[in-house]
Amino acid sequence: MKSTTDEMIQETLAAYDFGGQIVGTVRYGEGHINDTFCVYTQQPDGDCKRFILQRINTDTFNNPRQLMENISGVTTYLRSHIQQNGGDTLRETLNVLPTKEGAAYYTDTQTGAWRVYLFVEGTVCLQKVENEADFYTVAQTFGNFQNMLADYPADTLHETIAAFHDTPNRYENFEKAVQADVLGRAKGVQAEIDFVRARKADCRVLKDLLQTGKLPLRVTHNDTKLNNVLIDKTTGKGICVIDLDTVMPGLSLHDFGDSIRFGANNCAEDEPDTAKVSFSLPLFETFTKGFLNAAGDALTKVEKEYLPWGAKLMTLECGMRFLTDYLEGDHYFRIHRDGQNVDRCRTQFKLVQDMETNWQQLNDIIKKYSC
Ligand code: ADP
Ligand code: GN1
Ligand code: MG
Repeated sequence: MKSTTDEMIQETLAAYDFGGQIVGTVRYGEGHINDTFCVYTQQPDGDCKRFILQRINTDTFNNPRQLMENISGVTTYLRSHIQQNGGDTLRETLNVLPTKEGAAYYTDTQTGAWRVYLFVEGTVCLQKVENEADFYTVAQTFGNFQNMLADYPADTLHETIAAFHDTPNRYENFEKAVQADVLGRAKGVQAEIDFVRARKADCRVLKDLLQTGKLPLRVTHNDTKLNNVLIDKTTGKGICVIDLDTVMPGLSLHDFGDSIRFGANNCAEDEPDTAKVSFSLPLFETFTKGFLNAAGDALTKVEKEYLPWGAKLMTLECGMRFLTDYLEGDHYFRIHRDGQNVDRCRTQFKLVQDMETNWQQLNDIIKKYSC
């Protein structure tokens, strides 16, 4: 018997004109939130053309219309930038394929929300940093992305997830999950709970600077993992920033920090053996160099000064979110095995600890590339 997902995929595919015959659809990628598929088609000239089909996670993004308005607005804006610079608009930004009725997404008969993007061919999507050159490229790509969107009318953007990188709010949610302890899991992660509690005051540092006007609000990506940049297979250059669901007003430090937390180490995010996890100062330096090279002129003195805080707080926040999700029953981040969210949280806390140990060096590196 066909699964509901298969049936909804078939229904959704029928809502689109792919310009050729559909040959097959397979699950694709390693995201934690949306369901991603690759659609293979054969075009009239015999060529194979691929598309990305995604079911938007409407538990996470509960207003797909607003979400797709953001994405259509941002990608249209990026396309005009790319065109002015003589770039390739079909590869250097996401392109939404409209439905046969001209809509940016399709709602299936079970209220699932689906969208289709042109597949950006000839690229790789890394799950882990393989060499410094790749990380440098990713840094430049996110730095450029922020630069390109510097003049985007931020007030037209919807907040797709409320308080997304509001770290003190994430802390409150974590405490609520510990208090409720619905599955009796807290006793098994007491050391991790204590780790977060010892850093409660840290959670406020960037929010306080924003609220007192010392840090500016910018249009940011907010999910700057390495695997959200497609890198050209031949040239090794960062080609396209993807996963635009969380493009919203935010802090530049969050974009810097989220890349660091995911990329400046040599382990997978869910490595079960924390003894293998260590923060890499050379990779931190590489990313800093690339990011400041691309976005540096646009950043204020205070933003640059607090980049190490961006790295530490994004890593702490993400670890706290994994821990909260574990305590609440793993309903937010997709897991493939028991305890995966605990492993994810432990890697993040080991990285936070390493950053704290190397705090002076982190600040020295930032200073070196800030002038
Ligand atoms: P999630 O929000 O679940 O992380 P993403 O939008 O990042 O979903 O997509 C998941 C994966 O699908 C990416 O890591 C990448 O491998 C692939 N992908 C997404 N969009 C495209 C695209 N337009 N062209 C090629 N690959 C893509
Ligand atoms: C999620 O969607 P994906 O896998 O790129 C999450 C990020 C986390 C990340 C941790 C919308 O990113 O905030 O940092 O997992 N995205 C959302 O790997 O919550
Ligand atoms: Mg992604």
